[in-house]
Amino acid sequence: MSSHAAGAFDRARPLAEDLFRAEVLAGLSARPRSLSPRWFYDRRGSELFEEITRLPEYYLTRAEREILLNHASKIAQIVGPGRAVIELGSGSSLKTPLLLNALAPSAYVPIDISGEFLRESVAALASVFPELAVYPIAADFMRPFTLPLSIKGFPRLGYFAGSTIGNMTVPVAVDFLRGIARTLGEGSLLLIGIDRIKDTRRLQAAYDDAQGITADFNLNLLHRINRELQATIPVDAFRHVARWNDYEARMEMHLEATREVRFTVAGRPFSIAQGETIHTENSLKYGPRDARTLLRAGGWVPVMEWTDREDLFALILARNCALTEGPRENRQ
Ligand code: AVI
Repeated sequence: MSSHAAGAFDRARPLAEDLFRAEVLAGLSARPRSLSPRWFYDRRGSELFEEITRLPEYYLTRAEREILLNHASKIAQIVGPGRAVIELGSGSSLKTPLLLNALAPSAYVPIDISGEFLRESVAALASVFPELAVYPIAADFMRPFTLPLSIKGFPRLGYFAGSTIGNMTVPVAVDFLRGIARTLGEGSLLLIGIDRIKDTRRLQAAYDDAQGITADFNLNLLHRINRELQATIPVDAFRHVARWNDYEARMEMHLEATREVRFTVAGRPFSIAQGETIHTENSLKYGPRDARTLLRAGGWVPVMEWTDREDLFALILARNCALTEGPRENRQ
């Protein structure tokens, strides 16, 4: 595998730092208080997330991997060889190689906000796929990005694994899908993993595991704020809370203050009452029809869908219709 983007890893850094500070200050000042889950993924956060994907309770990664193990050749048959695979997120060592192996792509473009993690996952893939052309992009894939010129002319397959779409509210997910449809362009395909609604106890365990890794992952956000924004948050005064919100069909993660706390972030003072929470993540879960509706609204027509044996998780292949279909009034 050859990496053609030597400087690309660090280009997004100053912008990301300013944005991080601005969003943290705004989120901690808002009521209810919230922080965006995209800030979980500094180096430590990315490592903790990798640990989460290996937990017995966190069924998502195993289920998606099972789908790829059982159906990658069928997916490859429909997708066809020679596509450039654009992965939104730097790729899980448990899943991406299975897909790349089956697809025989012309190029691989991983896009991830964490430059360091991206660099390492690209290096790990290089040993498995020495011939594959790789063009990593260190960027926030939630914002518009430009594809490398080197893949101009290649048909494209977007790969958005792990139900990361669930970390967006529905309107944000629809806008995101539309943006991706525009960026990937006419004739593109999207392979997207979407977690399904299921038994609440199973969901609860997946987001509040017995070893406390998810708690560490959630609390690391406060450590990160302390490290990077000269903050004085007493992290031990917060506890991880995971709960199912049935009305919104989503798992929520919060950080709850176990006593009244006062601290500063980038010189700005904050005071949080005992029992108050900072909302850090939503993980929306979708029924089969809702998932298809979401894709349609985002400009993608579902082509084929696969699930694991327990029907916990779905992998959906969709084709880009945003540019090829006429105005909404003319559609059936
Ligand atoms: C990345 N994302 C899909 C994970 C999820 O399941 O929502 C992040 C995560 N949060 C807690 N555990 C894992």
